[in-house]
Amino acid sequence: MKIQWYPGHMAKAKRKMKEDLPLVDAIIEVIDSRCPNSSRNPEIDILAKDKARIMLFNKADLADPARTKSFMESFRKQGFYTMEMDARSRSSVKGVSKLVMESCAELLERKKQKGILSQSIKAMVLGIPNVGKSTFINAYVGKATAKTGNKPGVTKGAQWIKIGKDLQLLDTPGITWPKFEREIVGLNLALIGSINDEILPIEELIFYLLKYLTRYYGSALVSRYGETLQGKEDALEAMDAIAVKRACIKKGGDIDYTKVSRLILDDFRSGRLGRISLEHPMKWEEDSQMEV
Ligand SMILES: Nc1nc2c(ncn2[C@@H]2O[C@H](COP(=O)(O)OP(=O)(O)OP(=O)(O)O)[C@@H](O)[C@H]2O)c(=O)[nH]1
Ligand SMILES: [Mg+2]
Repeated sequence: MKIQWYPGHMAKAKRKMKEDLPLVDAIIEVIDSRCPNSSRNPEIDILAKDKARIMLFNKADLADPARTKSFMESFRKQGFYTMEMDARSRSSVKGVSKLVMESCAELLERKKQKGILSQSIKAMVLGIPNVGKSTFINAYVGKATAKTGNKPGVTKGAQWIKIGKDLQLLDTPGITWPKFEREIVGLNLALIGSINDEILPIEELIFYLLKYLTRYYGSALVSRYGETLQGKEDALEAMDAIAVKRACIKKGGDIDYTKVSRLILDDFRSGRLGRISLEHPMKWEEDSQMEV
């Protein structure tokens, strides 16, 4: 199942991003902690080669904490300044200033040697749609400056926002990229709500999610949907059992797969299934070969 979403307004946003890049010292990449690999735009690495790089692991409240730690460590080793957060909480985002200053320390030192005394930093906030960029900026500024919403594509244009006297942030519209190199990337982005829900084959998507959950998070299924899920290794059997349990049955007695799929997707996205990550730090290669 191939999922792809790269509407015209994103191509336009990318052009704007390229234009704005020379203006900034640092890139703050907001990613979704539930799937750090899938929620990183691979094009950013090429475009932002010589910038300080900060990676904010957002929605950490919904992700598997041990996996988040492990992912952060591995990105740190690659030169990123990382931090986990729940962008809805002010206290959670307050460490960002320190991180930005650390990441730009060398740059500020170079400026100082050239006689430039200003310590002012400009950073671009980037990320895929619905990952929480605007929510983060609002919590950081301490007021609702940027528009937010629980669907992809809320921010339409780039906007500069001043934080204190030394930092300016550029909020940008979420962008995906023209081709997801692995099928699993499209699936994960669809599951976390970064792709327009209207184009999704929801039953197939949830079939994949159940395949993944029965492999890694069987106990989450049992605690949410009851003992009948115990030991279920087959995704379709699990789906049927959940449908029966939650009365997702059509008039003639057939299972209502659309209804049960919506219910499971809602439970996953809202965290009612527990803290679940869609990627395993050590098994990314293996999982991304999973047949869907
Ligand atoms: N649970 C949880 N929800 C979050 C977090 N951060 C943001 N959200 C929610 O995610 C949704 C999307 O947030 P936005 O800030 O609009 O996302 P965005 O990245 O600006 O999206 P676009 O402008 O569409 O690219 C909103 O419903 C937020 O409340 C978080 O850390 N945890
Ligand atoms: Mg936004």
